[in-house]
Amino acid sequence: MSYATVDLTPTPEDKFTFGLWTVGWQARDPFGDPTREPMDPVLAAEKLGELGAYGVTLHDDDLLSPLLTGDEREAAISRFEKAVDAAGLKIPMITTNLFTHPVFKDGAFTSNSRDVRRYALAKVRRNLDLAARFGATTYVLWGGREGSESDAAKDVRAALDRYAEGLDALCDYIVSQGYDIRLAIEPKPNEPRGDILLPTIGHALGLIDRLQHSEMVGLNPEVGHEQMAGLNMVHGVAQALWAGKLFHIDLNGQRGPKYDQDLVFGHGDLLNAFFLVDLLETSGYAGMRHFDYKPARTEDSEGVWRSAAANMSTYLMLKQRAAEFRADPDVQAAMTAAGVDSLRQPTLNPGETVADLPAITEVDVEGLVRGYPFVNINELAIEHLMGFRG
Ligand code: DIG
Ligand code: MN
Ligand code: MN
Repeated sequence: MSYATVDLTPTPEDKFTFGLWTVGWQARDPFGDPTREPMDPVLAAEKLGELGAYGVTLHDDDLLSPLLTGDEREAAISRFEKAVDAAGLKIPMITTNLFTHPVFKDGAFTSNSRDVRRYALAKVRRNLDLAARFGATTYVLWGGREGSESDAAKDVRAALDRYAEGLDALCDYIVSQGYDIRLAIEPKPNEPRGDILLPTIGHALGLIDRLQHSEMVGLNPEVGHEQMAGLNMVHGVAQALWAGKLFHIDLNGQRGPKYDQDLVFGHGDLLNAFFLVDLLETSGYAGMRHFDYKPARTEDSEGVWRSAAANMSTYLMLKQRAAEFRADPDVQAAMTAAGVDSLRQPTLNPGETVADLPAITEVDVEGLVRGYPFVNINELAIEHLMGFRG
C-alpha cells in the first residue's frame, strides 16, 4: 500500500477550534512571570483564520472584563464579532471564567458562600445570552475551583446538590429563552483545587443522569485531565460516546499523571492520541476538534503560532495514519483473529434468558481457554504510526 503525500493544510471542514486563552496565554506560571505580551482577541481571530481554523472559543473574561457595561461592552463585543466574521471563523462554544477572580476561591456553584453561588449563576446567565448572540450551541462548564483541600470543609453530598441545582437552573433559563444551547461539563481531577468535584468522565456521567434536563447536559472531556487521573482517554471518550454525551472535546497532550501540562495535541502520549483520533473519526462524532493547550512558556510569539499549527497538523497526520490502519487488510485480519468483531454480537440468543444457559458442569471450560493475539494489532498500529507499512 503506497502512501501518497498527504496535504496537511487544515480546512474549515476539519472543525479545528481554539480558545482565546490558549494562543493568548501569557505564560505566567506559579513560579514565573509572564513571558509574552497580552494578545488582542482581534489578532487571535485573524491569525487563527489564516492558519485554517474553523472557529474560536472564549471565556467571558477573555474578551470582556466583568466591569465592562453598556456601550463599552457593546463596542468590545461588536469589534470582536467583526474580526471573527472577517477571518471567516465561527464561535461554536463559549464558557465562563469561574476560577480566576478571588471571589471564586472556594468555587462557584459549590462555594460554601451562598452569595458567591448566586453571583456565579448570574455570571453564567449573562454569558449564555452572549453565547446565543454568537450562535454558540455548546456551553462548557469547567468547575476548576469546585472542590476542596480538606474533606471536612466540603460536604460533598451538599456540593453535588448545589452543582445539580445550578445546572438545572441554567437549563431552565436556556429553555425559557429558547436558546439552542447544550451544556458540556469538563471534568478534571485536581489543580487548582486539591481535589476537584466531578474529577473524571465517569463521575460527571453519574451526575448528569440525575439532572432534570439531563438531555441538555453532556461532556467536554480533556485529554490531559483524564490522563492526570491515570485513566485512558480513549476508554473515557468511548463511554461518553456510548452514553450519547460527547458534546465537545478538549484535545491536548499530557505526559503522565503530573501537573496539567496542556501540551500540543500528540506531544504527550502519541499512541493514545492515535487511537483517540481513530475513535473520533470512525465513531461518527461530528463535533468540534477543540484544542485547549498552552504554547510552552519557552516559546516566543512565532512559536505560539507554530504550536497552534502543530495541533492541527498532528491531528491530520494521525487521521491519515488511522485511516491507513483501518484500511489495511492485515489489520482487519488481526482484528477478526482477536475476536474484536464478535464482541459486537449479543451474548444471549434472541429470546434466551440466563435461566436457559447450560449448567456450568456441562461446559468444557478448558476448551474455552484460548490466546488473543492483541499484540499483532498494537504492532500494526505502531508500524502505521511510524510509517513502516509500505
Ligand atoms: C481548562 O482545561 C478549561 C478552561 O480553560 C475552560 O473553561 C475549558 C474550556 O475548554 N477548559
Ligand atoms: Mn488542561
Ligand atoms: Mn479544557
